[in-house]
Amino acid sequence: MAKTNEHYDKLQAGYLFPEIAKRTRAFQAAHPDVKVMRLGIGDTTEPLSPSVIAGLHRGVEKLADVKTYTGYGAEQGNTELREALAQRYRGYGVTIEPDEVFVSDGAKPDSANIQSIFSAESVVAVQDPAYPVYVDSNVIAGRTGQWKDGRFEGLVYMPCTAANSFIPEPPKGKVDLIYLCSPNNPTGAVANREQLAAFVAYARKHRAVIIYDSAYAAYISDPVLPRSIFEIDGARECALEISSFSKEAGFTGVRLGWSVVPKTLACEGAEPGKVHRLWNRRQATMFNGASNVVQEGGLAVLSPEGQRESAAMVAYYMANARTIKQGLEAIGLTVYGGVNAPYVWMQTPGGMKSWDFFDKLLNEAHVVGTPGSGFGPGGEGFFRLSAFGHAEDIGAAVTSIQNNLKL
Ligand code: PGU
Repeated sequence: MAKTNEHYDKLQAGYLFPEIAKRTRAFQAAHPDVKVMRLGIGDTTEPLSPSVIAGLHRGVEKLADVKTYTGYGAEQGNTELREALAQRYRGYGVTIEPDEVFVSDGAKPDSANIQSIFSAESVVAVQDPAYPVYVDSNVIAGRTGQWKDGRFEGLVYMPCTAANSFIPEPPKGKVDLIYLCSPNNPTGAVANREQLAAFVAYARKHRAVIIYDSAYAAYISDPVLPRSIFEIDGARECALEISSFSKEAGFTGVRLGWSVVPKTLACEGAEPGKVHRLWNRRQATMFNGASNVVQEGGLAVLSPEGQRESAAMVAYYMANARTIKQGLEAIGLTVYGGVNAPYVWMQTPGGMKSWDFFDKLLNEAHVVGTPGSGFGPGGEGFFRLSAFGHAEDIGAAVTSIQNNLKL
């Protein structure tokens, strides 16, 4: 008799973004003449840059010729691409060996799958609010109890509030796995060196592992802010990093990411090298590599010309972030983020519940955003607006909020 995985039953409703899409479709069906403006999901909208398009073409051309055709690729990804990524880390003053890099089809799958190499008994800590994948993947794996009073039993929530500028302190008690995301989704906060050093010190003391998501690192313009956890002394012993070409280069549909698992990383009962080995084992068994065409595109992103073009794309979205931030501040709303990150995190007016504000914003201003409570209990009373979109659409959405939202 087959039974389903009972841990799925603990999950809340649908995954956040399909749920928003569903509600938006229902609104659109009821109001067919209304133009709905979408600042909900963080999805890129601008075309790939010329050198990336050329790289992808190169990848296709190689497949057309018997002399350059390739099938299954190298286990951890295209060697040249892993070398180019290691080179990027050298630019941060960090030494990463190419064989510590694992090319993937994006940060979402890696951030969901990485938990599988750690003990089912692990106590997990997440920022609250957090990207829902960290929580849901651990719920599915059975590392939490039931959903009760707006939170999962057994999960350690690290509060991110205006009072701590949305960067938490390390947990007071002992935890095993710590998920950190900086620049942060959804709050737009960026951890500084001291804040990350406190987590590294905690992890080394407790033999915990930090799972660091740097998918938005390209959005940091302040030169003193760290772009990688490995910029912090001692992080190679206690952290791994997950990242992506999605937001840096518009690869949300193309699909390409990477993880860095240092061979020096150790944890309780695992000598240095073991975590690296297990991730290799997991990927070799359950993943057959990112597309060879797409990896050519990734190489093009990392070329000097590709980097210049990506920087222009990032600047385009960050101009949108400024439009949103300044536009909301101008009507007296309290907003955070949006400076070194493509998300603006606003406090809902009058202490409204996040989903109530979702309905209000959609009905009055025809703008879709993301309810903060979808990212955890600490997000209640907040709302996320994404800077990914065409500048004219973002401008129109902000104008509509200014003119139509009844405050
Ligand atoms: N990590 C973080 C922190 C993210 O916010 C996102 C995308 C990803 C990883 C996914 O990266 P990929 O490399 O494209 O897999 N977050 C978007 C999209 C929603 C989703 O479900 O991924 C968002 O709006 O939060």
